[in-house]
Amino acid sequence: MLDIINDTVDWQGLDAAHHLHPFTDHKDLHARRVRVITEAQGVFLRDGDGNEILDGMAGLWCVAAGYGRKELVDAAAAQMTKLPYYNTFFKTTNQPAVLLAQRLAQLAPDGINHVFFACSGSEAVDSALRTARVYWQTLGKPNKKHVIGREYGYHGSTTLGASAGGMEDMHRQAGDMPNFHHVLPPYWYGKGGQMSPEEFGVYAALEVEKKILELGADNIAAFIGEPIQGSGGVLIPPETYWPEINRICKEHDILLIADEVITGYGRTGKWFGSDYFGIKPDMITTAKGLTSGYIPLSALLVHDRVAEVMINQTGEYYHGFTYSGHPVSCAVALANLDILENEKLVETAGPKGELLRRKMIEALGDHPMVGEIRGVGLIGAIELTADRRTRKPFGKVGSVGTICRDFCIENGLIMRATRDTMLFSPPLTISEAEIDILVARFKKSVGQTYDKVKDEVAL
Ligand code: PXG
Repeated sequence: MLDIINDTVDWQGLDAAHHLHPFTDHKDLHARRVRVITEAQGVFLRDGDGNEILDGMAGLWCVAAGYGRKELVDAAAAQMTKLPYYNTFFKTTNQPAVLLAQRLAQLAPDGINHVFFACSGSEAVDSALRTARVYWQTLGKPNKKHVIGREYGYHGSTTLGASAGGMEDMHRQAGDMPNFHHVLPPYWYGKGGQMSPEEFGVYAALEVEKKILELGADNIAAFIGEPIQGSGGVLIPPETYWPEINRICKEHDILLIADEVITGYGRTGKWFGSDYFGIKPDMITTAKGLTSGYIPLSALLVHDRVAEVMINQTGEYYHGFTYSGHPVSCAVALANLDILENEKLVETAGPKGELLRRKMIEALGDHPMVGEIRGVGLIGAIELTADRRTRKPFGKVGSVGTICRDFCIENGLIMRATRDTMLFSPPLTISEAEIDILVARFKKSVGQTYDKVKDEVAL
């Protein structure tokens, strides 16, 4: 099949004829040419026109181990040969799922020793929210079913995930189940006004407590939050935020769900963002970096205090997927964790991230359109601004970010734009020389963007 169609233009025509894409305005897509990615190695992608592109986003924040890892291919092939599929329903298990559950329990923060498998981050979030409600029902508190999330939160695209997330466009298109609430995100740069980051961290956490008091703690199942809000713009909370959230959830007897679909498995320089920020979650949702995106898999990590209620008191848990604990996915995850450990990719993500930020600051720290350069480990963001002194956004929010993102691609770099914030999250395998390429291509793109929009920027 791949040999029959040679011409990239033909692939594009076929794609337009039959393929519906996620998060896409199809009319707009069909008016231009879809990018066909054909192969990848290390941190570089190749497209159908032969361009080499540095993947500053690790796919969609997931390809932690980089592209072209034969170990993962071999693990999949060996497991497919031995046992390609069997389910984990009906009092049955498989060896890779058992080994992976044990390994994740070892890696997870203290007290988290139980794992439920699914295929995507959205399914992990769905499973966490259902588990939270089942937990409270089991304890005789069926009214505890409301969920508090944050504006700009992203928790996936199932109906529950979209409802828990704080993306208004998704709510508008049927992602708005009842009993979900959204509060101020701990986004100091955009929402902190005159407060110091530390003051604002406490202020944003107290917004959660305010919402709890308004709804009544007896009605609330859980608070859900990404340790760092990824799609929402790599919003890194001030260090005062999470300790206060720990206190609030504990005091009001509300489950704390850390959505670590992006921050899990080393992105922050720790195994989990919860380790980085000292979060005390009852459940952690993970996916992406677990298999470096080579095969779909997600894992919901469950604290003993929740698991023991489910195990000893709930009776049958009416939830699960055909592919829960898929043996091939779990085998790939085990091989991927080996890579992360053997190559010290978690430990080195911190210093590499420091280096990347230092180089970014050297290159762009004084640029009139750059308001803030932030990051933790190998996840970060650059705020483009109309006035760096006042942190003022551009008039038409998102237009400058889109221009910059398009220049990045022209210059051989994938970055993601949220509003006018440019995001990066490269493979954890990125080398110093590749960091230099990333920064140089980004600097050039910011320069070209500035040339186009400088009338809007205060000097
Ligand atoms: N939670 C978080 C924190 C995520 O980032 C999900 C849940 C859902 O995972 P699945 O596997 O169901 O997609 C995510 C996914 C982007 C982008 O452009 C981000 C995600 C997915 C697609 C695009 O930032 N994050």
